[in-house]
Amino acid sequence: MGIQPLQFFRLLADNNVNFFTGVPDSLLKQLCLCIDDNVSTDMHIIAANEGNAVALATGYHLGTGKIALVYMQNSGLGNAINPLLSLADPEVYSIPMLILIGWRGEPGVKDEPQHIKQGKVQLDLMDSINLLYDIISADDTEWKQKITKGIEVAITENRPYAIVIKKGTFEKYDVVKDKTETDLMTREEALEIVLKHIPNDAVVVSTTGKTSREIFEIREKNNKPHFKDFLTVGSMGHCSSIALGIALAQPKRKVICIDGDGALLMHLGALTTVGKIQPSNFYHILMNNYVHESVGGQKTAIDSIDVQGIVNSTNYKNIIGIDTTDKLSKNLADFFNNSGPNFLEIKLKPGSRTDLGRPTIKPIDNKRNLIEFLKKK
Ligand SMILES: Cc1ncc(C[n+]2csc(CCOP(=O)(O)OP(=O)(O)O)c2C)c(N)n1
Repeated sequence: MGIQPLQFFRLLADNNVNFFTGVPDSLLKQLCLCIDDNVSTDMHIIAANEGNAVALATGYHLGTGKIALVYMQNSGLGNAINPLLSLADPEVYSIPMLILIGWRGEPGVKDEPQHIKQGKVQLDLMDSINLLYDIISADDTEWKQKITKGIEVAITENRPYAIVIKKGTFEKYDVVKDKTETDLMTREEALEIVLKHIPNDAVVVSTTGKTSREIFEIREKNNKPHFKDFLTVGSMGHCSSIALGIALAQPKRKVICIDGDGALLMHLGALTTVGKIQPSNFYHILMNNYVHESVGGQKTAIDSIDVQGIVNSTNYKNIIGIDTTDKLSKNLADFFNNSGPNFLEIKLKPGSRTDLGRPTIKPIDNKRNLIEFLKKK
């Protein structure tokens, strides 16, 4: 038996923790859904990246004197380290906050290659930055004491305090709110069409999460090779910069970046570099399902911004939005023929297959095969 998310949430509320911010993680999915269900939208902020969440929690403390809860997957600790060390640290502004960190790649627990290194160094990393922590697991009989102790230490010592959450800690949370249905296509349907139209010698750089997993499976299903695809299994938000690097190195080859809305927003600044450099062989496709679908379907901020307007202001050349399979099939050839940098937003409904697999080729082999492909003119 794991911890009931609602019990966990109530314990936080009893301890006067009412403000929540973070970037979702599959290990924290149930708690995240519970927070979303029980808190007004201005008290639960899904941040663009984990560093933003630490900064938001800092501002909340400055404005209220209270502590916030920050949550993240351990892969987001890298994004958070700068504001943890140069803002919230006791040697700088000394800001109290409680941080929940989902422990992917915990030694001895099976996980994907991109989580192994982070999981292995997780505790040493926190020790080395002097971030105090406790660890909680499903069978933990002392989890309540650990949370109250964490809150107390954060408040009395004015410092961030972390709780590392092991896999399987939370029980399922039954979402109360309705889900609205739409006629939009799924990401997998759209990817199938996109991959069919990609020019033969083009390279694909795809984003973190289920997008890359679906691309891998679509290639398998269609008996297509994987060596033209770089699956950015980790490093969320950086696939467009990887693609830009290839595009600059190989100006004659078309480079197709397949991004996600959460990932695009996480490092939105990358667009400005593309816009400034103007690589004519750069094709940026946003799979916009409006949520962090890969880790539980929590909303991103994309529905409240004009994403094409933002891209336009960074000087991409051709920018289009598409919301049906017909239009997608009709427009892709032109999209890839026009000189870039070009941007295509595909509007999608959230959702994916429950039996979606994971890439069976190791990242290191993916890299080697891609390099061989890129060597060919
Ligand atoms: C720095 C970092 N933070 C969080 C995660 C966990 N994570 C993996 S995929 C994902 C969601 C990505 O959302 P989006 O780009 O919208 O793609 P979708 O899952 O909806 O296809 C998240 C938050 C991560 N891998 N790296």
